[in-house]
Amino acid sequence: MLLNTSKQTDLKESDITDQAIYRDRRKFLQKSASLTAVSMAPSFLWPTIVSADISFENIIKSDFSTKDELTPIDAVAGYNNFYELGLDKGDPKRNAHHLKVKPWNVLVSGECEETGEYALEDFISPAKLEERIYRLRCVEAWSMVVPWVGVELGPILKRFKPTSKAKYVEFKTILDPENLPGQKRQVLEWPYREGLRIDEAMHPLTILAVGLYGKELPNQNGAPLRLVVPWKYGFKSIKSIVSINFLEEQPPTSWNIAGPREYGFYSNVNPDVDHPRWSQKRERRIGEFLKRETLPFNGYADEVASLYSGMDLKENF
Ligand SMILES: Nc1nc2c(c(=O)[nH]1)N[C@H]1C(S)=C(S)[C@@H](COP(=O)(O)O)O[C@H]1N2
Ligand SMILES: [Mo]
Repeated sequence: MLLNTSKQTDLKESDITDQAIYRDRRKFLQKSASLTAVSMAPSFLWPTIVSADISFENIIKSDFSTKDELTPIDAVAGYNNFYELGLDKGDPKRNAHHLKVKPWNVLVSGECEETGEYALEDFISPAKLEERIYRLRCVEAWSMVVPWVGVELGPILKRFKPTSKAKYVEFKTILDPENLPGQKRQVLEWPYREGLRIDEAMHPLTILAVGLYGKELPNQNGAPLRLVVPWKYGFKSIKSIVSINFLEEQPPTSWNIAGPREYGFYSNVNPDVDHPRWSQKRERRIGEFLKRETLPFNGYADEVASLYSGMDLKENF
């Protein structure tokens, strides 16, 4: 435990431990991954479709929204994890312009009838945009409250008619090492990939966000399309999604590949399962002084605990 010994300082003990945690998480990666440059694969060429602006008017309120106090937008859009745009918390905002989000297509593949590549606006419509105010709990033991604008993932997935073999959904982030500074080094398995069991993906709490605070997503928050699964650690909420793949088998995921003992496939927020190198019992809500207790399933147990009935959540962490 690091101690804050200076008298007059804004730094809190909790800040220091948090920083120690995320430096540690990164050091771990640097040890386990070679720092060779990735091969310069030709970058994917987006078809030149001019995307229509998504209307953020008439956003529907939701009963799923928390009444917790919102984290100010400066923190939501200024303190980020988006390793494609750099490893420090301020890097994603600073490097946000390297991510080109218009036009944007989403490739739908695997165990479904309607495979194909869809322009973002076709992919989203006709779903109605909702505001979902959710807690976001990072595995590094800090948390925020974010007013997302998005759509429920389930109804969108159903439009592609998943087959009976579709047991999992795999998501991938854009791969563009020429432009994304973080992808020039093999710190994680690029493209960043994540996955959910199909029932988790279909759960009404699971959304695809296209905005926050009533506006289009800032690039650093995963524009133009990012997953939000509020009962799981933040790294499951994959940013800047370009592909969705229905699978029969559980897909490999970037953080799980990097540290299988540290980052499980499920990664449900669980105060009773410590990260091997730090406790998950408490968290620092950005902007607050005292740490808070971390809640099972990040406070969404009433909604989602039944998804895991009969499962050993220490084994399936
Ligand atoms: N593609 C991609 N998605 C990602 C990440 C990332 O590095 N790359 N970081 C994850 C982590 S660790 C967290 S905590 C959240 C942070 O989301 P925010 O910056 O919008 O708060 O994004 C997740 N999604
Ligand atoms: Mo995270």
